Amino acid sequence: MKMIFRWFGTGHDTIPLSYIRQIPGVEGVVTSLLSKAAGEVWETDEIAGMHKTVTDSGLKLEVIESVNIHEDIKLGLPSRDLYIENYIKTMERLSKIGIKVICYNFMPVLDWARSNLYHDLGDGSNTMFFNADFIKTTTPKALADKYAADSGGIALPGWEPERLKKIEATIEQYSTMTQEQYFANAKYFLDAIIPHAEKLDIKMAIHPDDPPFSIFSLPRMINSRENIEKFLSLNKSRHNGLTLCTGSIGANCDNDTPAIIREFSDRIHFAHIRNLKFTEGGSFYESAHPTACGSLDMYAIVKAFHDSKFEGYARPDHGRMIWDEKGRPGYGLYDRALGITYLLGLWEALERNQRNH
Ligand SMILES: [Mn+2]
Repeated sequence: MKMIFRWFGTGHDTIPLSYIRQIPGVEGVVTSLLSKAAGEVWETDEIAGMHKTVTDSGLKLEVIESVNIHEDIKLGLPSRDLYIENYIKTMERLSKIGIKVICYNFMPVLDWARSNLYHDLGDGSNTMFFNADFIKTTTPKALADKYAADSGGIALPGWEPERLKKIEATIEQYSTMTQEQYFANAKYFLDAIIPHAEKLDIKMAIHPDDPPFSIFSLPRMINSRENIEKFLSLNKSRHNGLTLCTGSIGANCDNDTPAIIREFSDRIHFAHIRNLKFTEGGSFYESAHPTACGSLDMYAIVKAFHDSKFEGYARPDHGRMIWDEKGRPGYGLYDRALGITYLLGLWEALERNQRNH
């Protein structure tokens, strides 16, 4: 398991790379060019600049999260071919700086959704909260406006203002799309890019739907064992793989996350490892990483990776905001650094135990 840390890039993150380098066990960062709209080709000099900034700090850059998929690809519109061509160009350029994994998602319109970005946990810390009842009764526009008001001017990936303007119109375009058509659109994309991924040896790693159930009646694809199996069989290449996000898969309590990790381990190239705490009626908040703080069995999750001899990349995922830190919701320095230390502690114990038997 290669431990990395999500960093949003120069001008988009309050955490200096020099701080990230000081977290024990961290080998590198996973980043992106946040200024790039979905469908745009990433320029060679911008890619080189991003690479230089990270490697000059003594950290590796081998994973990108994300190269976003243009909505026309997900909708299956004729214009998708141009955006697929652009995607391949970006992949080719990223391979030149040694990128091994691209994390992306295929969620319609909305990349992720929460009802509250700064839910007060009563001990001076705050975290992101998903209120199932609130999401059922709000509108996408109201949610977008709430994020804009709450986020203090930080552009949240997936909720960029230029996308939000069209949000309701785009949701409307999905109203007649069946689940089968959605999978067919994904297959079209995969069959076009996976041969290039193989040639460039870039592992494509799709992120699960977050949350793993339908909101605003939108289709879902990476949200259960059955759907993951269906997606991976659309294109059987090992380069068509997964980002296994325990907090996304685990937000549906019917999902057995350790079992999913064991079953699909040879197709998991990137792991997002975090905990969450269920409240009532399908609501949850993002807790600190240890098992005792949330509802997921983190030992069983890490053991499933260890038993599967997982050699891919992993990162802690969303944490709380603690010790008065101000920053991007879910992506503070302190709680994620604590998360890494905890996860690597579990890993070391599993390694020792295995060697002693
Ligand atoms: Mn994740």
